Amino acid sequence: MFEDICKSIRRDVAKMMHKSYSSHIGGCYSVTEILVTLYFEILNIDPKNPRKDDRDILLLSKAHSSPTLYAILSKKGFFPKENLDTYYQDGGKLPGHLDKEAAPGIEFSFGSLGHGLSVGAGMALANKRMNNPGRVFVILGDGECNEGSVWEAAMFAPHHNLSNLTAVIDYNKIQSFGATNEVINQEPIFDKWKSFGFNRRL
Ligand SMILES: Cc1ncc(C[n+]2csc(CCOP(=O)(O)OP(=O)(O)O)c2C)c(N)n1
Repeated sequence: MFEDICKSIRRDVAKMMHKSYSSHIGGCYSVTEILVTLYFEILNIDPKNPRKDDRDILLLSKAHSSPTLYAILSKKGFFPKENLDTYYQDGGKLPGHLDKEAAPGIEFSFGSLGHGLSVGAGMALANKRMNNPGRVFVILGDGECNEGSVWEAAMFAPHHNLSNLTAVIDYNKIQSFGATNEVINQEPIFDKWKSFGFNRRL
């Protein structure tokens, strides 16, 4: 079941990318299991009521992997599957990077890397202050973690005891300009996050 869903999502992504001659298929494929697990097994969301107050929020900070998110959102019923055919097309409904106005289920606009965890931390803090049980999950690329703003947010979140915030790193060990640890070595990456106060290894 899980593998079948992942396979069908990857098939949709390949079709979208082929039709639009677009790039980043590696990052789209590596995030597939992460997003399928969250959307099909973990998140409290309702496609019929996409803005319900107590929903869990997923932020895809590595927004160049938007096709995977689009394919999953359409499979969950947030919008018709035909919209996938317009990905990255002039006049189409689904842009290359994420636009929160483009379709239901897209919680924030991203494209410039390094912002998702800060946005997520703000949302998690707001939920906590309003006693809203909604959790926030942020998906980051390992290359994205080269950005200083990621570490600012990583300091901020534990300081505010944001137990409702989860950072998930798509640890595929590659980024645009080469192997992640050749561009900037982040090892031991889990220990770094742990030392900032992130304490669960999924
Ligand atoms: C601030 C910023 N710098 C550069 C880019 C261009 N860019 C798009 S994807 C990418 C590689 C990101 O690598 P990683 O975060 O590891 O993502 P993945 O390998 O999972 O696709 C870069 C540098 C960008 N979108 N934003």
